[in-house]
Amino acid sequence: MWDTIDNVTKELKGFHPGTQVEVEEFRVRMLGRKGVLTRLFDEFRNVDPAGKKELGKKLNLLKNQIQETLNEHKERLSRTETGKSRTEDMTKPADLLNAGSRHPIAIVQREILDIFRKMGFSVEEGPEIEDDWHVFSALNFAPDHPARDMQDTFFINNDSDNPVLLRTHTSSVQVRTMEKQKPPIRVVCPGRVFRNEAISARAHCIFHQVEGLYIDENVSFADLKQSILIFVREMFGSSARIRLRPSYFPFTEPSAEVDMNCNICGGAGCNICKNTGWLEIMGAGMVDPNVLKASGIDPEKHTGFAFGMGVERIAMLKWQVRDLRHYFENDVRFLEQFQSGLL
Ligand code: 2NM
Repeated sequence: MWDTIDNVTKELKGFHPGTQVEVEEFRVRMLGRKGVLTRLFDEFRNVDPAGKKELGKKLNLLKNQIQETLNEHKERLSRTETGKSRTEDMTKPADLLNAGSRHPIAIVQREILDIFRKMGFSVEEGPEIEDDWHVFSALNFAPDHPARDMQDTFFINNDSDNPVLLRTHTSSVQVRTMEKQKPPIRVVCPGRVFRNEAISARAHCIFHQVEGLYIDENVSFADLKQSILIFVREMFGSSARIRLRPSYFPFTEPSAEVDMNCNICGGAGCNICKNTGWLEIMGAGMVDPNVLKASGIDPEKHTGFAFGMGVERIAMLKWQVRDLRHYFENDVRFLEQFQSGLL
């Protein structure tokens, strides 16, 4: 019997199974009903009393050692086998890579552009670093207009008579389009704009705009109103309504602020719409003849409408984001709530 015990002890030391099947085979051979240990315990009953106590101890110890070894290998293999079987089973679907998510501003900007593309507009982009002509003068801003002040605009070089500055709106891109293209013109211009403002929940010194411009013969205020209504219904749902309030911009005449009925309280009044039932979503108007003239378009022959909206504001209304600063902080807990980057 001692010989058998020695052999089993040696075999146990050299036991290094590569699969769970080998572990199970070993268990059956050692501890199974017809296994080596079972046979040893059977023989143990007929051993003479002299060495019985010592042999009993040894047998119990061996049984425990076998059980422990089996448990260790079982645990080790269960840890590595998932990785192993992945290379073995080539038909298994791959784990999805985490591709992150698209930024909410990018999502909304793309939605806005897609809607206008469907309406026949094309997308134009232009420089963020601009000159006074394309940002102010060509857009009919008076020489002493407050927007030209250092308080409102980031200047890069204010020495010449055509200062270099960061654009405060993307209308500059539309001026460039009018300078190089003949009507009919139908463009939307997305991009970052820069204003020298204190940062708060409602304002930031960098934000995104989409501005639109349509110039042809006989473009009317009715065309403006209908185009904006179609946009708003595509963006916020077919039951959306708009209203126009008279306003003033240097580059349009007449000018209007566009409101949409509050999609949060449905008009009942809430703190988002400040109990008015209406939310301001963009500015718009008929392009001022001075602007057409400055860009080389004959205002006797052509008319046009233009509009501009803040992408952050549209995104706030779409998802009820309360603080604009979320868009710039890049906290993944905020960003992850939006559409996946794979979509
Ligand atoms: C707005 C509101 C109203 C606008 C005007 C022009 C241009 F270049 F045609 F003159 N582009 N965008 C415009 C008009 C922008 O933003 C609130």
